[in-house]
Amino acid sequence: MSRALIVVDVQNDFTEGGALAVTGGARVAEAVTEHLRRSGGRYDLVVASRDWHAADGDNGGHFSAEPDWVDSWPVHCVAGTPGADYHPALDATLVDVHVTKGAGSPAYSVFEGVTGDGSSAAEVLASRGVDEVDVVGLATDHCVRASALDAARAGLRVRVLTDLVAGVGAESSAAALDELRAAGVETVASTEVAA
Ligand code: VGL
Repeated sequence: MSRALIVVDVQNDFTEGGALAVTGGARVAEAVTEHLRRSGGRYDLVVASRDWHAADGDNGGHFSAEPDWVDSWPVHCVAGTPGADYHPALDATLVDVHVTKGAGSPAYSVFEGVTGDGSSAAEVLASRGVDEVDVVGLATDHCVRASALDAARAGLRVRVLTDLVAGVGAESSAAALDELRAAGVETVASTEVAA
């Protein structure tokens, strides 16, 4: 039995100045690094995801010149570009497993992603005996929501650390947290779980 931290999409394009900037994104990057540095052995595994879209085409309707900001979005996180890099304030040396998702099609959940050797996130967690996950990152109302819901569906104990997430919209983020709580996900401040 072990515990993992899942860091969702803390990437330049989802932070201030990026193509799909989430207000508070850069602060989340800093705060996640601080959380990891003071977590002293709390996590047996740290998994981080990156949205990693194809440069060609619209990635299954995910990119649009006239985005609705719900199902279609401005071009963002194109694989290998600076916008797809982790935000510099996220200390990626603290990440054990890197997952990419969204190559050619929309993929909001970490559980739709793969590691460099082609394993799924679910396989990695299972192989490490993970039964509890804390979820942090961007964006509360989209990829954090989808990742935490999938983790709960997978039978894991899931907590979203509410001061280590930021969302695209205030209302949709509040609704996402309500939906997560209804699905059995705990929503707590990182200070409540610190070692
Ligand atoms: C995300 C919108 C579009 C996210 C990804 O990481 O939450 N949001 N693509």
